[in-house]
Amino acid sequence: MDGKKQVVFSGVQPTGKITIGNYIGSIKNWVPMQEQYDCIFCVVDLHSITVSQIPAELRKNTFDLLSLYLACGLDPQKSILFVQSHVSAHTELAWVLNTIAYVGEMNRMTQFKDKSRKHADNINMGLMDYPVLMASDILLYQTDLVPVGVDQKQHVELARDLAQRFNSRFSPTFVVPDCLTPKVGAKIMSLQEPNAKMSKSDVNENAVVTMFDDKDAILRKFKRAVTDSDTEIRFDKENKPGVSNLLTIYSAFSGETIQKAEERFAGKGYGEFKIAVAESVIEAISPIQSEQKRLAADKAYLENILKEGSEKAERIANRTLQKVYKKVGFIPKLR
Ligand code: ATP
Ligand code: LTN
Repeated sequence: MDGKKQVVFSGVQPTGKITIGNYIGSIKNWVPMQEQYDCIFCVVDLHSITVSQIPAELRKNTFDLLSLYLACGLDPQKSILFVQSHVSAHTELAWVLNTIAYVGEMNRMTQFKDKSRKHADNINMGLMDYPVLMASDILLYQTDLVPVGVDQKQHVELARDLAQRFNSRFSPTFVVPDCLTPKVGAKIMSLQEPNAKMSKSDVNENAVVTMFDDKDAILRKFKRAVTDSDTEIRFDKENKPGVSNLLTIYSAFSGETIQKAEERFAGKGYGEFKIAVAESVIEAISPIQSEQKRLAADKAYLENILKEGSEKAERIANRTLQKVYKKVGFIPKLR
């Protein structure tokens, strides 16, 4: 990698099945970035245990997500791909950042409030500290750009605040990162409640289309998608959230603009429209699914990618961590 390119860092949690929302909002946009930037993509397993996980499932989900990254077009020759828990600097920097993050600002984080409501029996410190660990992920690599869905914007802003706070309290240490959200598809909505985000932890199966669903399931879920009592296929988020969400999904998978799609479906019925949306999704993700399956069966290959990825990541991360330790006044460890 040549050091002059801007650095991109992002990650997805290996919790449950990755949705088409995750794909459109994040992974899909990372693929072309590999040509222009120094990219680092992580499977953020440390983040995932802030909600209770079944260990065997977490292990499987981690390999499944890595193989999905590869099947979508992330290339270990071009980008650094690794698992967060393999690079201990992430938790070590998070500890230091904890001491400059205020309880008040953590308490205001929307995702913390949402997840506290959803998991009222397990409001653990990790759930509250989640955004500080995410700031650590980003800042360790001197990241310029963080491509994520719109729900993560507040967390990237915290990373910016912590970077600026540390830089001014000590001396310039961290690059202050920018958040990058896609123009179309930054927030794909639930197929059943089009005013709520499509989320992989949704208990209603029909609300979510995953990257692992078969053709029949995809067709069935789109056929049942909530629309409205009107008949017009038109993009209007406020008054027609269901139809607008379907147009967005169609546009993301077919590559056609929303305006073009509106023209294509003008005068057509909702039934026909929903089938066309489902077919655009099936056509785009079928090849990804078969490649993902093939790769997931090759554990040795995946493990090798992770080994090389974590070695490269560690070198960069430890450089930043050592700088930080020095600035806060820790004495150097003699080797
Ligand atoms: P969970 O339901 O477990 O909280 P999630 O579906 O929100 O999970 P994350 O792992 O938190 O998924 O998010 C991974 C990436 O996908 C992030 O960049 C996030 O912004 C993006 N993302 C998540 N849901 C959507 C969505 N509905 N539309 C667009 N982007 C999304
Ligand atoms: N919190 C993110 C996942 C995540 C992330 C990151 C994204 C963890 N660390 C660093 C970008 C950069 C989420 O999508 N829920």
